[in-house]
Amino acid sequence: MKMGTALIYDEEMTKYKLLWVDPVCKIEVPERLIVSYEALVKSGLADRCVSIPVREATDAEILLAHSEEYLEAVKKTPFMHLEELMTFTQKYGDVYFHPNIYHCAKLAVGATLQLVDNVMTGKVRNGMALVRPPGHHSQSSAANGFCVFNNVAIAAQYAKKHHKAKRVLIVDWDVHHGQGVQYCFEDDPSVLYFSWHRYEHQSFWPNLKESDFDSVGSGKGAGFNVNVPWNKVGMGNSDYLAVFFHVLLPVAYEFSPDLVFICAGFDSAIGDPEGHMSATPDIFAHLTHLLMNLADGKVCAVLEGGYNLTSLAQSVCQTVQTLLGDPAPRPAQLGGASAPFPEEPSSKNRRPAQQGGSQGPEGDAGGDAQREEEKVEEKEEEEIVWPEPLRRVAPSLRSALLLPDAVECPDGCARFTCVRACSPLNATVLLRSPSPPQGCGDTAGVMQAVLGLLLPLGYQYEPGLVLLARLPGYQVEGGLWQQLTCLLQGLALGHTLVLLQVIGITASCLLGNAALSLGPLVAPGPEDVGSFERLRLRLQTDWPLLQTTGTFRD
Ligand code: X5A
Ligand code: ZN
Repeated sequence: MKMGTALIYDEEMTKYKLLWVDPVCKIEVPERLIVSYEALVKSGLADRCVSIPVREATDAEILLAHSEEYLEAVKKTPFMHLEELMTFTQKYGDVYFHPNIYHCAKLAVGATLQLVDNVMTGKVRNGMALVRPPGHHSQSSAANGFCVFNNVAIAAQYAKKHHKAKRVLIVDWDVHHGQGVQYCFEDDPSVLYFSWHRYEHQSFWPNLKESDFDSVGSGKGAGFNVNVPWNKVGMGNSDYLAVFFHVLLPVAYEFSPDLVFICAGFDSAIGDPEGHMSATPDIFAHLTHLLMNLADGKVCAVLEGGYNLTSLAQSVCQTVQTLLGDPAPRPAQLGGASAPFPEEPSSKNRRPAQQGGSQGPEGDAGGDAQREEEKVEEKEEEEIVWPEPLRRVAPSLRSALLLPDAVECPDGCARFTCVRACSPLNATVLLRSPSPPQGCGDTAGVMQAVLGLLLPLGYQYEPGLVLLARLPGYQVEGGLWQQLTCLLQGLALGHTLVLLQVIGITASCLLGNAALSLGPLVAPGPEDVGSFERLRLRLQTDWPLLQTTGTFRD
């Protein structure tokens, strides 16, 4: 099996823009895609990806998530004049049309489907589609929130239909609620939709009651919709990680998807004029890493929002570099939530000046008062600075093994007599002779402890080295061991030292392959749950990332 990372992009999707004055829509600019792609090229990441051409989605594919009436209506937009486009636009919320947007929307869906095809057939391990228009707000019969067709919702249906995916996980880390995705899979237990979003007790767009935490799905789909509404702005790296450790990942591992989509909106990153959050671009390396051992590594990231061009480009690079398998950077800013940055801000991250301004016929929409307001807002945004993410290096040597003479070296590993001389990313020391395998029982209970205790502790502690020992008498089951080995490589820049008696399944994880899926998990036993919870309660005062219900900041 070939194991690369797909990158799907076409310049054509930069070829539409807002043609009139609309303060709500002016942030959705072609430059979003241009700067994202250029950053990938400049950093050398684009070259390391398998580049796959886009295609137009067919009518039948679009109809997987949209009504015929709506598709027929959108089909007419390429022939509309400015006035007609403006009138058509007014039927929907916070969106604009352009004579070329229908073409781009078909390419955005098609790009996403190309990604699914390549991931599901094993031509690549994972990948990212850089698309415009975004998708997660669009609904069966409505454009909404800059979205025309629901790229990810269509792709999830397509994966079920054409690739026999039984369970699909959609992780929406965009700062807005992807209500279009929620509506599409409301009563469908085969698609688990997770979204966190700025909410502020329904005062933030799209101002929906159904974006709250109590919308969990309906009928057979009850329990398969997970909303995490943020009731204040300024959420930071530790808030995002805590939600992953304590909410998303336990649910995702229990669900055991065959395929993972990321609605990869980066308006949840610092500096974004919509999100007003504080999480830094490097957090996306960790969020990506934490999803990469689900579904045997089949992760499809699809661009949604992201309106600060600097923060957007940096975040896209962090995501793609992690998909490529490079070790994640040291997780930073985990002290407490929403704290101001202690570091000297770098001036490199000043938000670029607003591009061009609005084009086309300038009716006096808004007047002076509004313009003044915009000026104030822009000024506030400009002052937000953050340290540029450190350059991440791909290790020249990933895995070194210290083996007893009689043991054969596994495929893909190089045998070295002296570890010190070659400074590998990680190392394995094989001890004595193999012992017979022994299970330690409850997979679900161990996973709960790994996600809910071990990872939060590890992230907060920030070790310089992870030492893993798989010793006789205390053997965890193989799949679990792989998950543990893979997940812990998010720490200490991936520096891992493993002590083993059998090399078998571990080498693959150290070489950067995904851990095998554990299959759907059942509930852990009440004793495990009890002791887990007692331990968590004892530790949480010293380790903020362990805080969950009751003590979690509201
Ligand atoms: C894809 C996305 C945001 C729409 C905001 C409208 N849409 N106020 O981020
Ligand atoms: Zn968004």
